Amino acid sequence: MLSPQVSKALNKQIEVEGFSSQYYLAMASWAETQGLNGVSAFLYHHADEERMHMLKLIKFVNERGGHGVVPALKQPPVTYKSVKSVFEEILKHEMKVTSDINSLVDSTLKEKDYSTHNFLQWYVSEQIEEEALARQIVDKLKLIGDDKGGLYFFDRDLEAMAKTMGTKETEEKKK
Ligand code: OFO
Repeated sequence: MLSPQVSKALNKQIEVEGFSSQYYLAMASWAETQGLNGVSAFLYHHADEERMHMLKLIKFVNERGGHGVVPALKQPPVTYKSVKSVFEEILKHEMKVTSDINSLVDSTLKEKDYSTHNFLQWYVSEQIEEEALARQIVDKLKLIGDDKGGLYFFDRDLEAMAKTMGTKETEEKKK
């Protein structure tokens, strides 16, 4: 059974993951209107992943006798300055999410809730990957600068990446 403190902290994280999904969905939609099909495919996929992060938490809270609360929708920004600024925002956002996960892990230790602590290790590893990927993409975009041809190939790379991400997920579900 979850303590009220851990239950509250997990529900706060459900809200964070839900907002991440909305945020990336708004970025995906903006990128699509700019003709950046690869960037938008990648971001639509990322938005789905964040929804899955939220769902995983809801199910865990319910399994442990709590109540996973579906949060209200908060509107993310509608337009973005550039592709580079989108990925810079993602990196900044993911760094904040990492610190939220760390505080959450901290509260499970304070409450001596070792099973939630164990469950959260998946999120700890996921955050390392998400931050590393965002950082790698920001670095690539810095190299590209204002080169339109470079941006075209970058968009194609992200399209390919989005396809691999889809395949990886299907394989994981089969396991
Ligand atoms: Fe859920 O990892 Fe990003 O926010």
